[in-house]
Amino acid sequence: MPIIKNIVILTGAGVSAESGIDTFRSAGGLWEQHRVEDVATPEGFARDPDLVLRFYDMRRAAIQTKEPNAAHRALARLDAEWSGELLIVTQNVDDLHERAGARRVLHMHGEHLNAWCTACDVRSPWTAPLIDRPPCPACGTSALRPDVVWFGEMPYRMDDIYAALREADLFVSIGTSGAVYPAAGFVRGARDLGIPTLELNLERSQGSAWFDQTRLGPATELVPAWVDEVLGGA
Ligand code: BJW
Repeated sequence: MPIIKNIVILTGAGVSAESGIDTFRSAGGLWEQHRVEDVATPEGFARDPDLVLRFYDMRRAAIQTKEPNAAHRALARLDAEWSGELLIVTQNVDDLHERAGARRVLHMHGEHLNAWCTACDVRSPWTAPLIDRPPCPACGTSALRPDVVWFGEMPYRMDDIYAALREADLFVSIGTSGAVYPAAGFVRGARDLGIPTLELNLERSQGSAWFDQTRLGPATELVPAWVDEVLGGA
């Protein structure tokens, strides 16, 4: 087996599902209750900002009542104990990786607990509602929006992600449906670079065929077992 030094991990909504945070595309998920075009596009926000702000206010409040689960904790342990390079690229906008103790986390789709001022371009830590149009702490303008990446917008820190992938010896995808690009394309990028790829998911993702190996089951079982394996062999 090749020696593994550098690991890139992609996480999605499935890693937070057992903490009680809704996924997007599962039965009963967020996209069954809301039209994507209405709540997750810049055009939807321009059309009906109150609807979008309420949607994110509700979710921002909800995540603050949730706790990290065994999958988040296992990844935090890996982060703490892994001496090689490690990057947890999360599509999730919750803060459960960080609250579990992980440090090497990159939020490519933004964060619920930040607000982005479209007037002065400053991002500020934010836990309260945005519906009443509070002023930006930096410039005082009432032009804050959720600091999340909507369809048609550029995900964050793509250069850092691709740089980490180029140096990786292993790419692991956890709890994501593989429905949303560019994240869904990372597995093919890794394959093209000759990097081994592993998928951990409840069900096969749309990109499952691209992975060298797929393990099916709940994240709270699969992730701690995989982390034990990796650290045991380190
Ligand atoms: C469990 C589990 C358990 C459950 N244990 N597992 C045509 C072709 C290709 C691309 C495009 C196209 N037309 C348009 C595009 C681009 C578009 C896109 O991908 N569209 C698709 C619909 C096709 N993408 C974009 O617009 C992106 N920007 C972009 O491309 O810019 C240009 C660019 C070009 C080149 C390089 C770089 C950039 C932006 C995408 C923004 C996505 N935003 C959202 C909302 C964020 C804010 C919010 O939270 O509201 O991000 S959408 C939503 O989907 C959210 C998620 O991060 C993302 C992915 O969802 P995820 O995490 O996979 O969740 P689910 O629900 O889909 O899946 C859950 C999984 O968990 C399932 O697999 C379950 O099995 C599993 N699971 N329980 C383990 N207990």
